[in-house]
Amino acid sequence: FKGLKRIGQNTEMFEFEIQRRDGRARTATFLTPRGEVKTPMFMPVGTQGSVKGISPQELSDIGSQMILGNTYHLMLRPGEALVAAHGGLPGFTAYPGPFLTDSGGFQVMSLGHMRKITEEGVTFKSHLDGSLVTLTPERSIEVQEALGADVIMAFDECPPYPAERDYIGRSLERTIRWLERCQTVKTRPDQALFAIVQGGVHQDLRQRSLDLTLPVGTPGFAIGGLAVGEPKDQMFPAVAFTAERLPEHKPRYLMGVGHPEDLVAGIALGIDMFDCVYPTRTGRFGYALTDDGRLNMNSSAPRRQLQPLDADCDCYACRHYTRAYLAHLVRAEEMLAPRMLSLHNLRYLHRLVERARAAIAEGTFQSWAATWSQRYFKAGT
Ligand code: PRF
Ligand code: ZN
Repeated sequence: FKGLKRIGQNTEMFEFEIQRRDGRARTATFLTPRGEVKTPMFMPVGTQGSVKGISPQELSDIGSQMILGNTYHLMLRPGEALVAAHGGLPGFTAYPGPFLTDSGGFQVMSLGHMRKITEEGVTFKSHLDGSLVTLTPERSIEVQEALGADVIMAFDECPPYPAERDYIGRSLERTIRWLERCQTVKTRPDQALFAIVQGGVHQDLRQRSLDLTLPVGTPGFAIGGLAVGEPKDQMFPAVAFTAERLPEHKPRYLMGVGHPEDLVAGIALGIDMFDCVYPTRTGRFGYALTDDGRLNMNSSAPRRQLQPLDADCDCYACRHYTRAYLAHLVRAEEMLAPRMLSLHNLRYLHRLVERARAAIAEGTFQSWAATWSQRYFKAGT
């Protein structure tokens, strides 16, 4: 990997090389121990060690690169020791490529009951059996080391929206102290720990979080605490403010964002990585993503349409099936329906970032994005 920039201490197995820039948008190659990833990229979510309904072979076929797994779910069931006994997530799931695991902080907030947050960590009741579980920075890293992803996330707190400004301020200070504890106990040189910048939609709090987080010098940085219900006209200024203050030569990850228009807007602001359950979840609910907006396959129109979901898509569903057939499967509640709609929606987002990368490489990102948005919002929901 000669000639590439090192992106952190004790992380020789990771490189991030920017290829092209177009405005604030950039394309890069992110090298991880389990393979090279082209950015900007979208990560399918495999919460339970499976991207719902989609096999590893299918993920490879549609151009998935890195898969997201969850500390919270896997530590509660089946337990990280069993995953480790398979050689970590790649052995357990039979997906041989790069993985990223989230730290559990965010999932405790959205799924755990009776949470109690202290300096030590978070104690909560398991959503599975009600048992009392404590997650600390040390425990999160221990679990993430056992799960064995290439990229692991710092244990943070993502305050809900809305939250008191004072609370967000105190919370982000604690998140920094947790980051330092994560960094201290981390042992594996083949895993990159990413820090998470918090601060809600408040510029001064984002600045404070940046001031404390950047010196830690992790090999990548995430923007957390957004896409939690705040209006988009508050989210994007916070993304822009944070992204332009992150190091140029390290990957930037906008957590939990995955609507097509948000990927395009995020890429324009210099974001490299995204994840979201949106494509698979909306697929299970019977919706298909297309360049003309989101198509409701539960509605009556598609039942008579003999064209594919998306004429430009090369996924298995679009190469083999009509909208009419897929709408029939949705109505009949056949399990192929959520599978095919999830597969198509993931391919749609992978194709979207592929097109964005091509436009950045050509120096035409802005006009490509404008043309794409115009069409996407003309017809869709
Ligand atoms: N922190 C972590 N995971 C997350 C978030 C966060 O703030 C978000 C925010 N949208 C999604 N996933 N650890
Ligand atoms: Zn398709």
